Amino acid sequence: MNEPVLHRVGDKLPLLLQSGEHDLCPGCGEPVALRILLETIAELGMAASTVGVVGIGCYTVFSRTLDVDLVQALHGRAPSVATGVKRMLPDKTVFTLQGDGDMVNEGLQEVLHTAARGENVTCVLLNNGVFGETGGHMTATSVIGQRTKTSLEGRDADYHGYPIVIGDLIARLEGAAYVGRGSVQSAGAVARTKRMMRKAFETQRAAKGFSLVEVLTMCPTGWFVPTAEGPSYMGETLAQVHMMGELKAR
Ligand SMILES: Cc1ncc(C[n+]2csc(CCOP(=O)(O)OP(=O)(O)O)c2C)c(N)n1
Ligand code: SF4
Ligand SMILES: [Mg+2]
Repeated sequence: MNEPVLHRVGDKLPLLLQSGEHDLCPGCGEPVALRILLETIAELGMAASTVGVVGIGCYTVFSRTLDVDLVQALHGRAPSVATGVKRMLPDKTVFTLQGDGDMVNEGLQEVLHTAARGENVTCVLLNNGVFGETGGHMTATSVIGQRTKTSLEGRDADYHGYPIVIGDLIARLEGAAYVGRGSVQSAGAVARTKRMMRKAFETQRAAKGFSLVEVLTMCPTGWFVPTAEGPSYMGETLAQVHMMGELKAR
């Protein structure tokens, strides 16, 4: 009898990733988000005409292994760098890859002004509600009650203020043409998020204006939860405030 053929997802590299090796934590959602981003770029046949602008966070390690032209931005500045790249090279498809600390703390003004100006670029936000790379500190998107390294008793509205629900904020701006918020907590969520990425890039290719895809990603290390509990913890916390769905499509 033939042995069943077992496939591990790690053996199936997306076309635009040169190595499956990385040092992100087990259960991290960022590699999944990156995979569907790369698959989308490949499926749209635009690998050679795409420029990515990468922020600073755990996902930045992938800069070494992506087979796409990349520019490394300073923390939070990716939307402004992307603006410059797109204005100089309007035929390129330009995206940013940023975390919530990068986009919503360090660089909030960058993304808001880029969206308000209606720059024809696509921002991809990996939102895990913590500064993952530097140890799991609270960010502007951490939700009330969320334990982080700097809010061990849970985020307290009286003391820390309320989270910024960035996708909704950007959707209110006239210059934003497409805003979607998905996650990678389940196979269905991954499929829906991938469709959002395709729509965002199609929005840019139709020159309709700014697009944002926010992806809620698991960070079991920063959340102090067992690896396997990452998806359910996300569903009970971040996903209750940063509600998934298409927030704007023009
Ligand atoms: C100007 C500046 N401030 C702070 C840092 C330190 N720093 C590097 S990564 C990081 C956390 C990034 O968090 P986030 O953007 O949420 O990405 P994640 O690691 O969670 O994916 C910080 C604060 C830096 N590199 N530059
Ligand atoms: S700290 Fe969090 S975001 Fe960073 S690699 Fe680990 S699980 Fe992923
Ligand atoms: Mg983060």
